[in-house]
Amino acid sequence: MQKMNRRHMLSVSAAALAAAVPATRALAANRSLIFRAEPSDVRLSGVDGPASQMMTYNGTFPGAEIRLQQGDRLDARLDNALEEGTLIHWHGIRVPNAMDGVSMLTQEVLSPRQSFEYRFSVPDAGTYWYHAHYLSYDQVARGLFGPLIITETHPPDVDRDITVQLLDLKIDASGRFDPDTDTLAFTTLGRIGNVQKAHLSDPQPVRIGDRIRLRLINTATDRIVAVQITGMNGRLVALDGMPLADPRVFGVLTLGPGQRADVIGDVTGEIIVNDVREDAVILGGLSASGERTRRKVGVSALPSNPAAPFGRAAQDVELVMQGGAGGGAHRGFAGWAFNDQSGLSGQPLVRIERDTAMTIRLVNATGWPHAIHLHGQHFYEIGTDGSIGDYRDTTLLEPGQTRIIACQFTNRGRWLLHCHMLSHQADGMVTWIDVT
Ligand SMILES: [Cu+2]
Repeated sequence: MQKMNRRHMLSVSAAALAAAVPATRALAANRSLIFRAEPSDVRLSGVDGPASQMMTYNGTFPGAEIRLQQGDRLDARLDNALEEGTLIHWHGIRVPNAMDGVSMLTQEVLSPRQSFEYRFSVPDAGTYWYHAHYLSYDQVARGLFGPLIITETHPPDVDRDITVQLLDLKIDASGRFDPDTDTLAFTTLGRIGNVQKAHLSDPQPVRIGDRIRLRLINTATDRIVAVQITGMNGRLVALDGMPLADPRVFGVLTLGPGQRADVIGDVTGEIIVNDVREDAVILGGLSASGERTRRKVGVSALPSNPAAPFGRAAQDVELVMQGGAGGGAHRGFAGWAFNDQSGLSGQPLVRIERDTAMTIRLVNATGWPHAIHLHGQHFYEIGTDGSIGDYRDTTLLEPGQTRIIACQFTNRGRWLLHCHMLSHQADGMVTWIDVT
């Protein structure tokens, strides 16, 4: 289990602050990128308050958007200027296992003042993100994350392409970021903030009639958001980076932590992004000014990504989520367990040969929701009638829910399978699959 007591306050020297280099908004392809993980004083936009002590990549919160084209190589050096270990995970990207950034499983944690080179190509177009994967419930909350956008070789015809990061910030009475995670959070809903925001990569006003693409990323450590967007007739075109064969009318879409969605549509008025999961909360938006002739053609499907042929499942595995507040007993040592096991064990959940398929029956036997994320490959959600559903890397299960997922394992290595509600992961909800 990872440490979860309140950490000491970070001491940030004036010199360290002066050295913080502002990063460009979008970093281009095929250039060597540097991610300097460092303590930074950041004034949080939209929050009335003094600067907060955060952790950033190159001084910006959230981290700079990385934009590559499908098939490009990412070449990035992580410099650890923190006073603790860190690693980067490239969420949703089919990377070689050694590039996956998972401590104890794929690489040693990077100590302070060490550097590590991440190098891989990006086979799938879509909306992805990168984030710290060490003490992630804390490091992601403090700002170590950013969008990773892989553009199509032939991108769809849109006037604007805007990344919308859904933020959930915990702010204290003085208006500063509150780093404390209260102990009860780990076994309930997780670390839930009190300021929710939609952080837009391009806040310029839109014109009525513009066709826009919104790339939604739920970057919250634990909060589930039900996104509703007014001011456009949106079509859902991708989930977790992967194009849908048939675009769907975008009504309300629930996104668990780590999940993404791409929406394309024509602007009909001011764009407002809301969270309607509980009381409706306005997260942000874009004002509308001016007008253009609307396109006569509707929104079509995005070009598909190369998908592995799906064979007959060679194995069926069950993964039972246990524990949490009010939950039944289990044999794990922490607040949560998978199949009576808490935390990362030396033994995988299952071993499977490469290029074979497996179904996993996910059983949420707890009173809390969970967003289960598989590293290294996407999986299909299987409907209750056995139909093959969406192709995702993270699947959300409400309390008491069961869902079968099916995966063709094409990527050799040790792949983490965990709850992406990062407070749950920190308190035991993690296992791994060995693809040989
Ligand atoms: Cu969970």
